[in-house]
Amino acid sequence: MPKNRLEKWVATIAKLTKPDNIVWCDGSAKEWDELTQLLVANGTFIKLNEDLRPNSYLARTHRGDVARVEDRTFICSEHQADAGPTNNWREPNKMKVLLRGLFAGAMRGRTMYVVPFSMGPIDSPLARYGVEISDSPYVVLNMHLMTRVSPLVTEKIAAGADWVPAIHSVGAPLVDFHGDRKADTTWPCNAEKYICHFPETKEIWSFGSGYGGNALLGKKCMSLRIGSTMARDEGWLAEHMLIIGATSPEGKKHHFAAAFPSACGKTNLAMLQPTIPGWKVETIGDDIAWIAPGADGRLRAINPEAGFFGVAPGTSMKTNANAMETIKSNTIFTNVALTDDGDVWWEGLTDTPPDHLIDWVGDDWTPDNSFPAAHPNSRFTVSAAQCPTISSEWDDPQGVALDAILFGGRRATNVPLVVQSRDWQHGVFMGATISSEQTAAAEGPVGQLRRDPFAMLPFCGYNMADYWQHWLDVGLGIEESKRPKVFQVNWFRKDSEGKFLWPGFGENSRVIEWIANRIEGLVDAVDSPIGKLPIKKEFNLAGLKISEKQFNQIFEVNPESWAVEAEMTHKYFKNFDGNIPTELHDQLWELTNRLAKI
Ligand code: OXD
Ligand code: MN
Repeated sequence: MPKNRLEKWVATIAKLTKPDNIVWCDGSAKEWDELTQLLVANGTFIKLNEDLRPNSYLARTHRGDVARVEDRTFICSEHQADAGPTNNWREPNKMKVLLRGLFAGAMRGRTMYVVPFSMGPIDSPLARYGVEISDSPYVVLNMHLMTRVSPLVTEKIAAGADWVPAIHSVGAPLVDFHGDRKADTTWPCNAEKYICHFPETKEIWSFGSGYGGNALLGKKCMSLRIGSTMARDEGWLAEHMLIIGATSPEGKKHHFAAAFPSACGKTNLAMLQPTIPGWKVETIGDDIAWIAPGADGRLRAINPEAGFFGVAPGTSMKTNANAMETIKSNTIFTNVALTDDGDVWWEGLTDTPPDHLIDWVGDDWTPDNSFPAAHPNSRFTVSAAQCPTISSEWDDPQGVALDAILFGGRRATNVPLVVQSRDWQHGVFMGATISSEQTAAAEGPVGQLRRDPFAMLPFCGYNMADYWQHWLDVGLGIEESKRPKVFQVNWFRKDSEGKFLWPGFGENSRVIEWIANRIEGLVDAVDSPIGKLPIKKEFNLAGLKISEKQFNQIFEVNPESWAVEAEMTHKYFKNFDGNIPTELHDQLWELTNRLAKI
């Protein structure tokens, strides 16, 4: 029988990488059991106490493989201009030559796993398929939780469905070119890392890292970087956004998508437990949304993922009880601390740390240690189906119709708790100009303010200015009454003493309520130069101790500091070589004028 494209590709990669054997994965429970046993036997996994945390494991990475490596992430489009000024561009042919060199023999002594997966419910018109080849069983198990791994995908591909080829190697062969075999380590990886995307051929090649977004190629690489280029070409949006459904006490349900930079509380908002009576929030996704105009003329969103790869530190019964419930079992923990009774711990889990732990590098740890027991970017991987607030709509093939889109960031100053855009163009301007204090999710200086447009800075697979134009086009292509309303939010504003002004977490339901009321036309708003702000008496503060002064501070729009912000945006736009959509220049001009009038 003639081989299909998938089989030929697998054979070609095997010829290049020279694994000992090839395993076609099916995502089954049997495969899970076999691979978890393998990883326990080779020391990559520590099995957690079955009574405390059933079917759950802890992995500790190499110290140099703990986060996404943005400076080693490349967009290899044919033309440099298509990657734009925010991406690292490499010429595709040169990069392929380099990668072939790196991948040559890279899997010697290892097993090559072939993982067919779907991003999105397999039969959804919005789903896209991929096949990841990886020499890491840790990656295969994470893919089980994060995507839909299934032989049905192979069948779809055999029947002609399009798919994204994604090749991954930890870059640590066990047999050298002389045939000498060496012992494996518990976290094989390579000091040299390459995370490469080829938008024209929709290929992903990832070398050297076994961690998260660098290695679970369905996530950032396919669903966002390659996804955004597919979305551009096909007229939809691939976004770094959570999706929730929020139901009011009157039973009215709205769907929101919200973009926040990495580690800014997306998982917490996705699993929000409202503090205001009668409200219910249901989870649809916590990281990625694929959004497309539906037959009903509205923007409809699916969560292409099947699980959560959440940041552990800071997650607790107080901050996110639903996440704590979700990770009670069947969870992979990476780089958290181990307790003496075989369970997990991280900073923020309890008010006081246990007297003794094994930290994320495997050393004894006591509370007088000056460094954290869990890595700040330590994670849990768990199936979305385990979340107590998961919505019945979360795997609806048609997705949910979006009523509002929120943009957020971590801003100690300037940005109010919530502000509504004047219209779609202004909303796109808000998204395009988001900046946020950097977190530990990526390598780099934590706390530094960086522009993170649409929270897509590390994830947009093409020229960011073209991406903004695409957002304008997709939204303006929707009838105005059916377009989602756009809001900017900021839970992180601080007072002059550095204390958070807003309690956050469950109290953010008050912001959700205000947004829902705006959508329904139930509350008025006051115009400000940066958009529409709540009126105090129409913003639900019942039961909260927020003084008039505090409320004003939370919503203050300071024209001088906003003028500085506008000037920074002007400079920022200059990076895009005259490519900025006219509408966004107009928005900046109008903002500057409104500020000048105060
Ligand atoms: C993530 C990230 O892991 O954004 O979701 O870094
Ligand atoms: Mn993310």
